[in-house]
Amino acid sequence: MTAFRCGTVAIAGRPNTGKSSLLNKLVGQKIAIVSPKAQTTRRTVTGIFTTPSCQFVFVDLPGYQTRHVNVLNRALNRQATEGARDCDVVVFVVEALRYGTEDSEVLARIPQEQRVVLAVNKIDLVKNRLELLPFIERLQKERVFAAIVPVSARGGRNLPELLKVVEGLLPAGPAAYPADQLTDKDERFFAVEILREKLFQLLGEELPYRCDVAIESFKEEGRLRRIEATIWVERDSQKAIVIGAKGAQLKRISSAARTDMERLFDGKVYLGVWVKVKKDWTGDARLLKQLGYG
Ligand SMILES: Nc1nc2c(ncn2[C@@H]2O[C@H](COP(=O)(O)OP(=O)(O)OP(=O)(O)O)[C@@H](O)[C@H]2O)c(=O)[nH]1
Ligand SMILES: [Mg+2]
Repeated sequence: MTAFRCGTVAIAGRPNTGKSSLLNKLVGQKIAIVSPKAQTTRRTVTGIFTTPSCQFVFVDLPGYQTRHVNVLNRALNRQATEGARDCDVVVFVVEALRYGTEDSEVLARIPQEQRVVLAVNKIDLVKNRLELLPFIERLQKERVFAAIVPVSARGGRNLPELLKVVEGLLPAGPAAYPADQLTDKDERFFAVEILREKLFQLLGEELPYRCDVAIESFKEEGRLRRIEATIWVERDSQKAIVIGAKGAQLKRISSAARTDMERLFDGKVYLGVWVKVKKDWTGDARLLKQLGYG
C-alpha cells in the first residue's frame, strides 16, 4: 500500500483565469467567490479535499492586483507571492489560448525551485482542440512544468487527472484536518465573502473595488445567526449608490447575501447591514488590519 499524502497546493494565476471556480469545483462546494470581474478574490481561502489516499489543502491566492496602487493591493500582492513560495505545489492557472505579460509576471514570481503544474483552464471555450497544442508548446518554453493538464473548471473536465498529478507531487504524511472538513475559515469569514460577492454582482464596474465588508457582530441564538455588518466605502456619493433610492439597492444586496448565508450555514440568518464612509480606506493601515488584511 502506498503511504497517505498530505500537502498544500497554491492556486496561482492572473486575475479572472478561473482560480476560485477551480477551487470550488475541486472541493465540491462553493467556498470561494466567483465573478466575471477581474481581481475579485482578496482574502486567501483554504479549501480542503480528502480522498482515501490523500488530503489536498488548496489555497486560492488573490490574483495579482494591478488596478490600483495602494496599501491594500500591496498587501494582497505580498500574500500571493508568499503563498506561492510556502506551499508544496503550485497549480498555475491560465486561460486556454490566452497568455500575456500579466500571466508571465505571475509565473515569474513563483520561485524557480517550486514545482508547478500548469492548468490550462476554460477549454470548453476552445472550438478546435488542435489549437491547444501550439499554445502548450509555447508555454513549455516559459518554464519546466511538473505536468500540464487542460481543464474546465466550469464543466469539471479533467479535474480527476489534475488531482492525480498533484497528489503524486505531495509529501507523504498524515492528514492535517478531519476528513470531512472543507475549510479552515469560520462562518464570519464566509459572511464577509458572501456580502462582497453580492457587491460584485449588483454594483457597477468600478465601485466593488472601492468597497469592503467588516462583520461587527456575529451571534448564534439557537438555529438563528444574528449578523451585523458594515460596508465601507470611500465617499458619500458611493454610499448613496450602495444604498440606492429608498434603500432599494442595499435591500437587494442584503437579501441576496442572506439567502446564500442561510444555504451555506444551514440555518436562519438575520442580517443587518450599514454603509459607512471612510475616506481612502484602501490606504488606511489600521482599518485594513481590522478588515483582516495582515
Ligand atoms: N467558460 C468558462 N468560464 C470559466 C471557467 N472557469 C471560470 N470561468 C469564468 O471566469 C470568470 C472568472 O472566474 P473566477 O473563478 O472568479 O476567476 P479568478 O481567477 O478567481 O479571478 P480573481 O479572483 O479575480 O483573480 C467567471 O465569470 C467564471 O464563471 C471555465 O472553465 N470555463
Ligand atoms: Mg478568485
